[in-house]
Amino acid sequence: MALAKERLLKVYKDMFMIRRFEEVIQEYAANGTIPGFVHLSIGQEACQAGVVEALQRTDYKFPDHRGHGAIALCGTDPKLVMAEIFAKATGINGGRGGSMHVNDLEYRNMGFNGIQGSTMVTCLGTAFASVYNKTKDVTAVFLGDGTLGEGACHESLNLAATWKLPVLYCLVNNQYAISTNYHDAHPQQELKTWGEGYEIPSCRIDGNDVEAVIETVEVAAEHARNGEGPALIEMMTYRWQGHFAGDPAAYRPEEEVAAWKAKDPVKKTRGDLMQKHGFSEEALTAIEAGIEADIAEMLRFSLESPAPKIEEALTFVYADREVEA
Ligand SMILES: Cc1ncc(C[n+]2csc(CCOP(=O)(O)OP(=O)(O)O)c2C)c(N)n1
Ligand SMILES: [Mg+2]
Repeated sequence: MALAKERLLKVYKDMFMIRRFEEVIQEYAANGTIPGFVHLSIGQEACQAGVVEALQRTDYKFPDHRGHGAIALCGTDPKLVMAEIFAKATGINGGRGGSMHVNDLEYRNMGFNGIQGSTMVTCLGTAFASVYNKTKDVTAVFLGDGTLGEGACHESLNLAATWKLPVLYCLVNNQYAISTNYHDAHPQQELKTWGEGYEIPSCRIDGNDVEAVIETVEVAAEHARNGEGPALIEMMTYRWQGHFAGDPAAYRPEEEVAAWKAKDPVKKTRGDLMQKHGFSEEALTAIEAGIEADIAEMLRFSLESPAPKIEEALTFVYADREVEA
């Protein structure tokens, strides 16, 4: 079932925005303005935008280390997300978190941390809370092909399946964990079989097809909301850049990179808008120019914002009250 014209246009705008957002982050990570490690999701926009589009505002979202795009689409003002990545005091977390620790509980973006697989455990908490409190909120957790090999993932899948917790395992199979291809790290040809091993309904889809992502996640979310338990969705995609911004990624054959760039999810959606819904080149270019202006404003805000004050470095680190023994 194809998406309606207006909805496809909306997700195209989302995808175009996060593509440009990430390209700006890439540029300012390369010139040393952004501190620390940055992991980009260029090429994976359909997974990021599609999953968020299929969810409700009150659903819990656990992004991963490559999750700027999903985070910027959860409802938080994207300029506060960009400022956070630039480690500025105006960032959504006061510049204390940076690229890997952006959270906003108002929109139920539960954030990430440096430990791969950790959110596979913590996501069970919000999913259990939904069951306990009898709400219909689902929990979506992003994880990669490499992370799936963490022992904690077995525990997560096992408990979610046994207790029928409303967890959507959004497995972004971008085919590499740092420099290791997933075929060299897993015996299975298709990683969805991890879910099947725990009797979790699981599927593999084209992760560059945003319509397929939205439709699949929406169906899985509906089942989870109705108490039918978790689902695992393996989304096949590719990261265009190296593992982190600055990694030359010499471990990947050039032809492989070129073949996946030819399957650009942003271009595909743009083409669908033109071919299936009659949008003109001029109309889309005008829409893109508007988004470019938004991105320029986010960048200006991020660059001009102050860094957190050095004398406040320990604020939020220690509790400011006596704790009763
Ligand atoms: C427990 C743990 N082990 C190792 C690492 C180092 N590390 C960070 S990202 C990563 C690869 C993750 O690969 P994948 O899950 O496929 O996600 P991708 O980077 O491809 O999006 C590794 C090994 C870590 N952060 N935490
Ligand atoms: Mg990967």
